[in-house]
Amino acid sequence: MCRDRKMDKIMQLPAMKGFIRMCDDGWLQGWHERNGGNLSYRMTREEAALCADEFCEPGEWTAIGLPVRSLAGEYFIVTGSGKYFRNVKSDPLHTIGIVEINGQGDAWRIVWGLEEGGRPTSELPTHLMNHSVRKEATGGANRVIYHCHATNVIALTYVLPLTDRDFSRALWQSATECPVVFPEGVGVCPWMVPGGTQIAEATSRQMEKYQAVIWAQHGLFVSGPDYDTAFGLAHTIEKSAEICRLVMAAGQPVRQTITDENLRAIARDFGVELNEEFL
Ligand code: 2HA
Ligand code: ZN
Repeated sequence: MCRDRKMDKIMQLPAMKGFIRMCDDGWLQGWHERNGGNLSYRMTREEAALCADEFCEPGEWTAIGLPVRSLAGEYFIVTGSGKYFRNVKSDPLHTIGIVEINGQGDAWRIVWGLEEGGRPTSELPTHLMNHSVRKEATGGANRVIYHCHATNVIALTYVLPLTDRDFSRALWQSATECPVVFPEGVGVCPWMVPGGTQIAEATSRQMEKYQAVIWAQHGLFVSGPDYDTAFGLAHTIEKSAEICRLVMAAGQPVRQTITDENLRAIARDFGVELNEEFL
């Protein structure tokens, strides 16, 4: 606990302000009923150093369950387990926190926030494994991992075949911006129990190829270098899923769509490489 201490630097940090804003944006979209969803941000060395004198007496080290050696010594801003996105803006001290990863990359401890016994998100193993994979896949550029209960994405997992190909094509064909925003497609994970190591491993295998992974009957996981890009990716996927679902429910046969030739033309003009496996 360090409530009487100064925390101007932490609260004024653009990365912290952006984190809180993103939680609120997700809440306003309707993707975070109750304690649904979670967000984590890998701080830069400069950000962690700037905040260090406002960190609190650290908590106990807790095993991650899955080693993430490439994240040894990193600091993350994270949402709390059982906390509501709805409350982050009005009460960041109890709903979010900063955790440090130890030198072996196999344990975390709280250094700020999550006051009065809070713990990091139940999906911490998935977040950390995804951070580790995306950090490597992007040469260190990736900093944000975000999980939300995007309504239309979840609905589609009841009616589309649960393959990367089927979801990637359905999303690409439902909004013209999609092939530009995620030209590699999206990954799909079958239904699994949330919060464990099995779902963390399955998701992070998909994250080697994709920026976004859909969890059947549960939600969406996205990654990005910053909040705008990660939130924008989730927003684009959910919007496209909404259009797809509206079309399916329109009670009319589909007369025209975005063809594979159209997709190739978009890729050519926008200079992106479409995942040819899905064409
Ligand atoms: O935080 O969304 O997947 C609750 C969840 C778990
Ligand atoms: Zn969830």
